[in-house]
Amino acid sequence: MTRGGFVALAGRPNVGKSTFVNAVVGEKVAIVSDRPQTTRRAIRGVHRSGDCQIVLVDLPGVQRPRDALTARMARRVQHELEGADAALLMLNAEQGVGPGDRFIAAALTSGQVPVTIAVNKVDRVSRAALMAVLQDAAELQAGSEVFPISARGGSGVGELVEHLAALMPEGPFLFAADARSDQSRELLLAELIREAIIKRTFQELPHAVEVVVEEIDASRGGLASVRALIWVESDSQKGIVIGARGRMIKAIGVAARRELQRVLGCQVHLELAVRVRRDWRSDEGLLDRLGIT
Ligand SMILES: Nc1nc2c(ncn2[C@@H]2O[C@H](COP(=O)(O)OP(=O)(O)OP(=O)(O)O)[C@@H](O)[C@H]2O)c(=O)[nH]1
Ligand SMILES: [Mg+2]
Repeated sequence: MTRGGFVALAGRPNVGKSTFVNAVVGEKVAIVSDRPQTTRRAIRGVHRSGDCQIVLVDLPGVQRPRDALTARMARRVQHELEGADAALLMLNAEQGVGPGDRFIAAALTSGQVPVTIAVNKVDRVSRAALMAVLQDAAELQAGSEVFPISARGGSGVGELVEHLAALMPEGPFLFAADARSDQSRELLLAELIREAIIKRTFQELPHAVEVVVEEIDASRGGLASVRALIWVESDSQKGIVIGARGRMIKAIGVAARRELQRVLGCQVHLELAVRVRRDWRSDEGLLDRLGIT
């Protein structure tokens, strides 16, 4: 008898949810950055061990909504948590347990889904500090287990995955046996380009950028052509993304192309254009079309 189910990841922004999903899937399905609110959509990453398939649902970090975009992200988190077979609450060992974590923990305990806690980034703290955080984490949820892990380094990840696997219900696999993610190729490539931009920009700009892949043409052997639009919200942001003498957009292109070539397994010709779309973050119709639902 096979088993399979969904594990939804809840936690504040930047605690390492996407890093964990990539580590467990064994492939980069979600982009990662040190800026909060990197993840905007639910991304399902598939892990299989023997007769058990775990579908990890990577989610946006939980934060107070500021506009239509962040309101949709918050709604998505709630929706995915309700439909999951288990919830994984991720904490940041370096920051300890704060009011934001308590808020999320309280919301999770009021639901029907079993909760497991992961304390991530243990590589960043002393043993004594870790003991204190583990104690605080245990006090969040009576009855749930707490796993210290390093999503980046890998320590503790195997034990946590084994624990999650044991929570999965009996039933058929939910994804094809060799599937890694439910994300379209266009979206994955757009996200990798956005990651290259986030890593090179500051303050509000990472939040104001969206990337849309308009075309992937892989018809010529050994070379794929990818055409993408970078949206920003103002002319000054456009100026920053392009940079003096186009230096910034060139650096973004070089970094993104490397990632795209890795995913597509061939040489990539990448064409990037920057467009101003004022207030795209408040445009409900546009957010629908972007798949941010
Ligand atoms: N030192 C250390 N850094 C980590 C670890 N896991 C994640 N990080 C870093 O933490 C930062 C945030 O990681 P993400 O995986 O993007 O965090 P997230 O929770 O998905 O963030 P949002 O999508 O914004 O909610 C990145 O710079 C990661 O490299 C870890 O185990 N140790
Ligand atoms: Mg993320």
